[in-house]
Amino acid sequence: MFDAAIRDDFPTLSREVKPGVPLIYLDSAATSQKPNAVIDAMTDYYRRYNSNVHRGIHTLSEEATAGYEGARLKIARFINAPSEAEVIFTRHTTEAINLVAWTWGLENLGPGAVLLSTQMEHHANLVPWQMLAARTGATLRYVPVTPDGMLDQEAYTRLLNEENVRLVAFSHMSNVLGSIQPVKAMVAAAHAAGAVVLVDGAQGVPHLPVDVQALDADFYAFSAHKMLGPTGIGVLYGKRALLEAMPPFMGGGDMIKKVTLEGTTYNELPWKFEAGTPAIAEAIGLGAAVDYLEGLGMQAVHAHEQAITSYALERLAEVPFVEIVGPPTAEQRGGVAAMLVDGVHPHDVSQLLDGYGIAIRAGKHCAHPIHDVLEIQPTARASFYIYTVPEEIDALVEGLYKVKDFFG
Ligand code: 7TS
Repeated sequence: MFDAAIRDDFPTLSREVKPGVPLIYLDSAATSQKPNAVIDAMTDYYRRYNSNVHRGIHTLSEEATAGYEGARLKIARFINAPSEAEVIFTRHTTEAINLVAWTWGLENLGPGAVLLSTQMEHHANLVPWQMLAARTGATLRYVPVTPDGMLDQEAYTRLLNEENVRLVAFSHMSNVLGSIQPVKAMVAAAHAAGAVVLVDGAQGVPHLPVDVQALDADFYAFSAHKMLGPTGIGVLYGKRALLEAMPPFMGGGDMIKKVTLEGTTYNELPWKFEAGTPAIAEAIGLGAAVDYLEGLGMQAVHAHEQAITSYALERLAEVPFVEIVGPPTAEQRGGVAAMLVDGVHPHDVSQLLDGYGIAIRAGKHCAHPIHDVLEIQPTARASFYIYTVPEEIDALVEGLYKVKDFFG
């Protein structure tokens, strides 16, 4: 595990939720806290070189452009993309997935084509496909989930063999069950069946070493705000040949090469997909987040999470009125523990824990269907990151006993 001194880098972690009640932040799957390095990089841009990118031939604009494009290069290296031209800035994972749906999807799908998503997806990797299926006449099918919260690989193989699958979309790690999918094998199987693959990496990149070339995913989407970076920026990685063939997503400034009243030719990758003034400070902040994570090493990040998740699973298993959904061991999962607290609604759990300074998330976590499929109630979800320490898990367990006492 990381030394607890890492927490000194995160200003929010030393605050009190109310006088005398220190914050215990167990909601990093929703959004992570930000280190000083990220906050400073963003304020430095606003204080020193705030300017638009790609436009002005003046010092500030050149510095802003270098910051923005430098961040793209850092991200490309971080995920081992062959080229930074394949790294497109979006607003978040949601927009990255919608970009693929409304460009690649509209061009390549129609009646008779099958889109394959899964029962465990976040709505961001589900609703766009429902909308796209309705628009194109394609059929949407779902890979089922096993009772312990993994994707059913036999059913996946069967669906790939039996259906005219053109696109497979699944998440690297579930934000409810915490289960980590065998991405590489699933991508290879989809390719063998002639399908294109999009991986929702919103819970992947923050927690695991990700090498998009090794995984061989065609598209890989993630959000900065879950990996120590700011809100308002996300990334779509896509293979060059696919991106080249796709029409633009939005039209406007920066995405063009030449515009006349008769028509427009489009900019090169990646700018073809980045219409309008981008999130400049946010890109710079994300670049600083990548530096920070690389400083720790993603293997070490993953090891820390496995250790803290093992500890949490162990401690929570001792609590007789709490059940954890998802795979039983930490090896198959990331730092998420969604809890069913016997006889207490998760909103009440969350509200009472907040009184002890403990921040968790309650509900269905923007993944309603998996709750219906597994026939489970909404959950109280604790989630962990690089700054989570065992004492916080102990406080959670203690808090849960107080919650149970309160509700008799
Ligand atoms: N995919 C997964 C697997 C996610 O966990 C999330 C956000 C998203 C997509 C969407 O990310 P966004 O940045 O585009 O909003 N998950 C959560 C969560 O678990 N609690 O709050 C947000």
